[in-house]
Amino acid sequence: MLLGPGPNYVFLTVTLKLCVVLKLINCTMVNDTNDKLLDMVTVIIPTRDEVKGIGLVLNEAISVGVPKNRIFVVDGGSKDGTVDVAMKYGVKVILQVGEGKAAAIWTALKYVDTPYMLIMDGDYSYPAKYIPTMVEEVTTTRADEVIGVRIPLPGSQGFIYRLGNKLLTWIFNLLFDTRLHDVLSGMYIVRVDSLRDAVADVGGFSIEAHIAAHMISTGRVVREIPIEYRPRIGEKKLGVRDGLRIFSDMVRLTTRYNPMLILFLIGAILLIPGLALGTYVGYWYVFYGIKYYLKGLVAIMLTLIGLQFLGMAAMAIYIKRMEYRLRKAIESLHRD
Ligand SMILES: Nc1nc2c(ncn2[C@@H]2O[C@H](COP(=O)(O)OP(=O)(O)OP(=O)(O)O)[C@@H](O)[C@H]2O)c(=O)[nH]1
Ligand SMILES: [Mg+2]
Repeated sequence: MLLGPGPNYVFLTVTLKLCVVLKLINCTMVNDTNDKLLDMVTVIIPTRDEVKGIGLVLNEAISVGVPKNRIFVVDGGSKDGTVDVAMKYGVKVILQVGEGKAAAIWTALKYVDTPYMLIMDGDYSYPAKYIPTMVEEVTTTRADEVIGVRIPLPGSQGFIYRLGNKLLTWIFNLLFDTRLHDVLSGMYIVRVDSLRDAVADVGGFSIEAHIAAHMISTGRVVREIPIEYRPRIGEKKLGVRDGLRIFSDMVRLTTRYNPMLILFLIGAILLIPGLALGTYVGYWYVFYGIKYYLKGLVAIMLTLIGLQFLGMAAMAIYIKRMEYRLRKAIESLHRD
């Protein structure tokens, strides 16, 4: 016997259809929001000989919804066909001006016309699924930079590499008085306006540290979110020597962005032995009448030069504060 649709059946069908419609609306809304977020960002992928990874990276980035015309592969003279592969994907390919990964980022900055740019490696170590998450984080918190703190998946970071990263982040925190967790992460998003006034001539080996140093020392807001870090595809390029180069870069960045620390340290290094030697010379003269001319002269020189450096450190703090206030005033004028 064939049964016709009873009231329960009708109710169930209507409810089901309603659910499907609501789900579709919800999906469309989510997609719309995603599209709006992704409209604000250009994805920059610096490459040098990444023929094995670049295709996978581009596939992923396109599949999360980044339009092809807003994915820039910035190449540093690859000889393995990376550029040809990138061109097949229909993304924008730019040949960098100058050498090194840093030069690639400064070159890209000239072409970006979105409010944000997100940088990620071309070796498939950073999952593109975090692109929308990072755009959302930077826009909702109104930060100037969001760094993806790497949670290493098995096989992605050897012991020395992980230790080196931790050590360099620790040194950076010490030099810039910050509490960052992974300053050398290769996946981060920045507000383009906040980056345009950075000076491109320092920090050639560590563009990540350079950008973070610039943001922090100019009073900008840097935030972090955790991201997975996969084993890279293709040949590993960084070694212990690069770690040392990054360290010397950080010191150079400190002289540019946080000079008071260096001036203060030099001042203290000269002043402390100067005062100690002065006390020694004074003690022998006052209690025993013995005159140490040369030691006395050295003590005076060390003390005077040390005091001068401390004075310069105080001046540097004053100038930095003035720069900070002026920048804030100019930014508020731009907003009004
Ligand atoms: N445009 C450009 N890209 C570069 C240059 N050097 C490295 N890259 C790219 O920058 C990204 C990160 O560089 P890597 O050498 O992989 O550095 P890393 O990811 O910290 O270290 P490993 O993955 O361990 O080698 C990769 O996509 C590289 O291909 C360069 O001189 N110019
Ligand atoms: Mg890498």
